[in-house]
Amino acid sequence: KQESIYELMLEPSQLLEQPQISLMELNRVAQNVVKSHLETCQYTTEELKRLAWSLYSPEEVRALQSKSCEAMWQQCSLQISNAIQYVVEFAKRIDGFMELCQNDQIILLKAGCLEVLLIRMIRAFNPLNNTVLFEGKFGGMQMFKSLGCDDLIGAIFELGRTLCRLQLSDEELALFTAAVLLSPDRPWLTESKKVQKLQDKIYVALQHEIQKKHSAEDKLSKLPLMKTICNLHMDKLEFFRLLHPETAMNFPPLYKEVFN
Ligand code: CLR
Repeated sequence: KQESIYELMLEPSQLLEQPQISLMELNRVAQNVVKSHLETCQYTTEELKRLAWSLYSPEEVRALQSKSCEAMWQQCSLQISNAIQYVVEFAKRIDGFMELCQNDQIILLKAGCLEVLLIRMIRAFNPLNNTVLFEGKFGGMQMFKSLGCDDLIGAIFELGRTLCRLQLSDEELALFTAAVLLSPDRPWLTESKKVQKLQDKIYVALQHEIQKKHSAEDKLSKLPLMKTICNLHMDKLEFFRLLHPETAMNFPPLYKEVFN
């Protein structure tokens, strides 16, 4: 499957910094990771767009705020452990993860699942009004007041805003979270070389994805200027033909074929 016409315009050497990974393998890695992400991301992009309109009312926020600290922690930890189940499923579907020894699988998930969750949060975060999805509706950080961790919540919301500014696509998000999960520097890993190899491939695929996006944008942004130049060239040619018809008649055939 061809992702973008701009892929055709780039030399393979421009796409790959590490030439030992073939373009075919790169696409296979990216496809597997993106598919795994989409299958395990808990909410589809459409669902989240629809949900962004259902906000907690001030009364509902007040009700959450007047809960006991224990009850609110209970509720939050339940939501988080639900979401972690999806991260575990994501990891299991990444090619190579299940081939690691079980000890390392567990280490990687324990060390990485909250990080992945916080990156995944941007899909369920609305930077326009600073709200996040919590139990089916969107609300601001005041929802979590009864937890008594304003500094932590403040940091999480700030991270949400910062990451949203990057405007990551689902493809980039998938590869980014997979790379975080497959961090070879987690303590106590027994086969960190194997993890490193998996992460390397994912990084190259992510680089490729980012380059694809930017080269497409950069080139497309030049199109209006090119159109202006083409039109101007046609105007000048027409004018020249009026002044010097014989010379214009003897222009090279290909030039005449393209521009007459
Ligand atoms: C992250 C993306 C997942 C779905 C999901 C489920 C639970 C949400 C979490 C997201 C974002 C952060 C969240 C959490 C429930 C509670 C937590 C809103 C949207 C807030 C920040 C409170 C943290 C409390 C700490 C004391 C643990 O696909």
